[in-house]
Amino acid sequence: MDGTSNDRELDYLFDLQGYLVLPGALAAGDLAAMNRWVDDHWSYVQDPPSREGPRDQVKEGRWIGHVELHSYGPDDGVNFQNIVEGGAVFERLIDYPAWLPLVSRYVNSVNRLSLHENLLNVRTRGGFLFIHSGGHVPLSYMTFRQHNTGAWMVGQINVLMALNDIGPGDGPTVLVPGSHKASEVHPRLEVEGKPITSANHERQGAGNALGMREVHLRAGDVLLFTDAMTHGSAERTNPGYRRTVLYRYSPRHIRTRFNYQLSPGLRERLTPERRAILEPVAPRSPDLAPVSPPVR
Ligand SMILES: O=C(O)CCC(=O)C(=O)O
Ligand SMILES: [Fe+2]
Repeated sequence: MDGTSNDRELDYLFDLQGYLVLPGALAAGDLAAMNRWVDDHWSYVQDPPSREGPRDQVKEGRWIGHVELHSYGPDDGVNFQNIVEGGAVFERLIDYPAWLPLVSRYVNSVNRLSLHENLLNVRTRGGFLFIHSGGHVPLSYMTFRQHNTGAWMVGQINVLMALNDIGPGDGPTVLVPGSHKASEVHPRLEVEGKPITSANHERQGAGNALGMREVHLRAGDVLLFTDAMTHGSAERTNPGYRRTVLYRYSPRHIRTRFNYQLSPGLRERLTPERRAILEPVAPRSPDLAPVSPPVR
């Protein structure tokens, strides 16, 4: 996409391909601030979380304030989960003007928004993410359109931000364009004739899978894609480290993957608009002080 793309063009391409690249979406100062955060926490990259135990569980309990160290499995590098607690720049990303209007339109304003997951990932040579997702997966958040009316109803939009250049050999994200609408199951997502959601048993990257396209990004670019696409990442073969930030937006009813609670400091600082995304349904309990509903 270039700077002249209009909404009609973006909508057409997003519908067709399932993803958009937003070049230079991050302001230079914000990009620098996030890279500084990574540099300041480099010791955690070199002392990664335990690689044992079941996938998709936060098992470490190692915290940097309210940011938690995590990985999905043995191959995907270090995730700094709940990075929204990492400082002002990560708070700005919640309703960043470069993508918030797109995300709101595709999730559909009738659903409002929530941040399902937010993390910063650092991955080195040998790291990758297995192939997963696709039009066949019956997960509740893998919706894309309302069938009767054609209205947008995207259950999850991943906003993946490149903090450094991600080119060939750097372990780029890979996608099968259009696969959010696929009726056929991707051959690598079928085991003994049965469809699966992710090939995490394979211990290999998604880069060499049928139909995959590498998405190369410059530092500051953003890749926006529906989680319903068949995707993953190629293995990083170059030395050095890939740095990305990932914010996943969903309808407010889907809300959160790991249910991190707002720290008192963040709760205090959040604008009403940001709080409406991080805590779209205010907790209600006779044991809690009454909370006024967030402004919409
Ligand atoms: O790490 C990557 O490149 C892919 C991330 C991914 O699978 C996702 O954002 O859902
Ligand atoms: Fe994914």
